[in-house]
Amino acid sequence: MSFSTLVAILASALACAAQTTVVVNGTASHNIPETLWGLMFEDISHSGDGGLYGELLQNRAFQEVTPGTVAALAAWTPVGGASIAVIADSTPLSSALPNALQIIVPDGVAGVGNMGFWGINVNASWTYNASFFFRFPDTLPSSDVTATASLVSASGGTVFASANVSLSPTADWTQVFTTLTPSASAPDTLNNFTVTFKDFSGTINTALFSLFPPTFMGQENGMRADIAQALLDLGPSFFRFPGGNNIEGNTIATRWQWNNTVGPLTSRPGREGTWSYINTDGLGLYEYLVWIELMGMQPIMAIWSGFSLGGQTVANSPDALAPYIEQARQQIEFVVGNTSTPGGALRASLGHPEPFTLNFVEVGNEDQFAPSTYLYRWPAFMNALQPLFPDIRFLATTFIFNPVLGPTPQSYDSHMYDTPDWFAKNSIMYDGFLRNGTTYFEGEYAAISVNPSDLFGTPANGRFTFPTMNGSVGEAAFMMGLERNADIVFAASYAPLLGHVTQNQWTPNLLAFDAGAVIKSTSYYVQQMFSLNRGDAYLPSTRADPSGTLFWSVVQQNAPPAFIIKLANTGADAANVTFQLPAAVKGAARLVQISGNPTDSNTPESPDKVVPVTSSVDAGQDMVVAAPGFSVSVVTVPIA
Ligand code: LXE
Repeated sequence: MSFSTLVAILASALACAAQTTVVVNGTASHNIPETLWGLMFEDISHSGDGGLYGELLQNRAFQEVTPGTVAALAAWTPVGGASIAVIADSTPLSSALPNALQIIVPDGVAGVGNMGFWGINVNASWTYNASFFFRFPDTLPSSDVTATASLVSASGGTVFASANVSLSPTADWTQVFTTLTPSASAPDTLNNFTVTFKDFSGTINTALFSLFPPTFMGQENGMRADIAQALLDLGPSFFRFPGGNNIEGNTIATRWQWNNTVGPLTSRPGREGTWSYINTDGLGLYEYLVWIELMGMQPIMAIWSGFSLGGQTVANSPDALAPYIEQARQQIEFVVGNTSTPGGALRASLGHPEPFTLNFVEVGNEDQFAPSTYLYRWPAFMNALQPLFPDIRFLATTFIFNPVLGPTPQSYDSHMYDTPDWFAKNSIMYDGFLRNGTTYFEGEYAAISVNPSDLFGTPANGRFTFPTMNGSVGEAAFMMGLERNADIVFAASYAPLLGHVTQNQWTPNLLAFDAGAVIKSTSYYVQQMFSLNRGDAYLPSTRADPSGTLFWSVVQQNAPPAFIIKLANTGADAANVTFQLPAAVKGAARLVQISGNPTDSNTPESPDKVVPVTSSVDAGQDMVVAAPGFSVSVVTVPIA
């Protein structure tokens, strides 16, 4: 062995054995707020329509499309020689839904098919609820017409389920319902929903189709079960909604408006969303709130603040701002007003007389992009709304303290999209903040590229497609700092939450999905490891070097009593870290650890490439945690 080889071996042995000692203080500095870890949601990358929202049909009600165009027929195809077109019906189904799908049926079996959101999951253990509206606009048929609703393979070769419904000969809009129970599950999601007519030739107008699988916890007009379950498995405390840029609208007219999202589906016009597709608003304010409650979360609800993403801003005058402030007031009243108020009465009529929990309202989204007008919009909204809702904490959405707003915000929502390295280095970000009562919501954050020049690019421009292991470890390092500063950081959420694998306006996303699968990213697992092991009180410990590669946080859990150690290693070299715990421990500690190569991602092709592994390790008051390169570890050490 040459001398240089010997030196290399010794050096690597030293690197492997690199020892760091962390002294953990037995006196807690602050409690962990119960809101700390949660979810940020908006309809982006079909995370709502086609994602969390359970509806399986795309373009189900021809909302906001231009009649007569090919685009208006998106997701629909004729079946068996029918001709189809979207028309502005002379007798609209409702003022909100003026468009109809007109089907001209020739002799034989013909009708229309819908491809779903790039596929339909046909599952033999589910019963689907299908419905649509119809009317015969011309000559009425002499007797009932049989319509057959089916779930079929895209080639049409396999019929998985079908059911007949009778259509009475009427020129008035009539809704029909049926259920579909597949005799077998489909091998893939390349399936269509079809409605065909037989023994009828002529014209039939149809509107507002719907196809629902069983929803999460049976919620009416509710959520897709596997996606909601994946979110529940994160143990989230809050749900920020409905945006994000998507509340803003590209114009003032296309902003998100709560009142267009509640009540019967026939009264919801839908809107041109901010993210380049039409939102059905089937996932409306009431559906959000009921689901948030089912999930055991609390809302962080945004109101529109007078600024649209396209640059239109409401002018600085009381008259100009008043209608928007009033609409926001009504939105809050719908959530928390008692049943003697119009909003509370409307909520009660929908099935929820009790007010929903609402502790946090966010005034806009990313108003740092219109700071000069936020200077008058913020006080206008605050001065009107805070006195009416004194128990609600209103959050400002600019850069922190920039611009300087009056009245002084009690809380800010700030957003961080950056490199893994930035997140590690900035884990100390909140350490120096004044403790003056102001609290902070890290409402959006994610490591999105290793290259700073890609940060504002499109997904094709060097951004991660899916979260990568080095990104997730960087986020974990940052989250150590959030726990350390949880006396002032009351909430934090990765963003965006969900993205369809082929329909992204933004990457990476915490969860990817398509019509059949949900793919949990490395960052999902990191979020889960923090959220499920959040503990009750923060125990100060030796400071990590922010320019180093090891980051940690230690909390105490009340029941069962335990120390919970979190450790992130953002470097390639393995390290051992000894935590000198402040009290005697006993028995076995539980280690949950995720590690991988820095560029590893969980993808549709290999969804379980990197997953956390749980094991049992000996507990010691000097607790040694072995951290592989690019790893996050959570060690739960029982207190004696
Ligand atoms: C900031 C905004 O609030 C989100 O809608 C976007 C995607 O997460 C991000 N640019």
